[in-house]
Amino acid sequence: MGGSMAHMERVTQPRWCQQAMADENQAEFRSGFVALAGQPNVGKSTLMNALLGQKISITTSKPQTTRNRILGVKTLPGRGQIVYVDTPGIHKAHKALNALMVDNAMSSIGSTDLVLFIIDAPAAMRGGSPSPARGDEAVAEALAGTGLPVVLAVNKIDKLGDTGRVLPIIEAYAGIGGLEPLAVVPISALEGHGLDRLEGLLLGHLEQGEPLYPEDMVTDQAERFIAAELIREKLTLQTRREIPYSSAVIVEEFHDDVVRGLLKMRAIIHVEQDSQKGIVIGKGGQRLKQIGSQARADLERFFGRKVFLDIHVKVSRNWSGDAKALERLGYTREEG
Ligand SMILES: Nc1nc2c(ncn2[C@@H]2O[C@H](COP(=O)(O)OP(=O)(O)OP(=O)(O)O)[C@@H](O)[C@H]2O)c(=O)[nH]1
Ligand SMILES: [Mg+2]
Repeated sequence: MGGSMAHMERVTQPRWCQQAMADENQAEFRSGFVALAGQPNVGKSTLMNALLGQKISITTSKPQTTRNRILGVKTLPGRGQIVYVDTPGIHKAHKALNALMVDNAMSSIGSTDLVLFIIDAPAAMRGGSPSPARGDEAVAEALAGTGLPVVLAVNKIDKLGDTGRVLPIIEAYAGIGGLEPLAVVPISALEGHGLDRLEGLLLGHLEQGEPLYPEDMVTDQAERFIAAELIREKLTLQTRREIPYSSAVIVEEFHDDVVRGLLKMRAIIHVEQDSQKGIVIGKGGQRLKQIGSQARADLERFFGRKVFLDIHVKVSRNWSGDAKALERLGYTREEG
């Protein structure tokens, strides 16, 4: 265990684990933090959800969806515990929000034990012949700079058509950015190909150790944060151009109405300009209504409860370029 995340809450070993460790003939229990790292849109969050078997991190077809470090705990009874750390995509940042996202991604990655570098296989075929996707070299250099062990995952192989293209892509990535991956694994996060093998391989590269989190825990994200993220996902899916990048969601009220047996939430969507407010609300409030009903369906699934959701749209001028506004909207520097 190397990084500062190791100092996060440790828990008492469950009895089965103590027994396993006491008996030398039993397989050892392994644990550690695994970063999911790569450019935006390569499928990091889709992969984390698939590995966990539960949606914890939002995913969309638009790049720069994930803005914070998202933790996902996978306990493999008797074998180990992998704590996945989903991170924002590494990219050239122009706005204050993006600079913060990339800084936070790098500091989260630096605090893990093992890095899974995820690349987009179809993007590596874009020029017709296999070559590293634009931007992957810079990411590889940054990851090599952490000094951490790296496993390379070649994702979206379902989109390649011909599986014969996988090997040339792997060859094209040999030595990229000075990286020397411990292993290379072709996968499809969306269709679930190669994930069992990947999980076993990651586990095998973690050190022997006790569970880092309770075995029934899946994430450390606050309920309000998860609710805000699910609303932001629907908003991102329902809008175009700059709107997703100019929007932030805060859940200002979240309470359990025991009398009526439902979770009551009040959320604010912050946009940067009046025109954007009009677009998000839509004609006769149609778009906001749609965002709300889609979000509510997901929220009810996630919390296993009936949800009453009230969403408002507010203009917070140029918040994504303003350090103070970022802080107010919950985008702060994350330590590892
Ligand atoms: N065909 C295919 N699509 C995939 C696969 N994995 C992810 N995707 C799609 O790729 C898009 C981006 O996925 P995300 O999981 O949001 O990507 P990300 O790397 O987390 O992106 P950021 O959060 O923006 O950094 C979504 O439309 C996913 O459905 C895959 O294995 N095959
Ligand atoms: Mg993501």
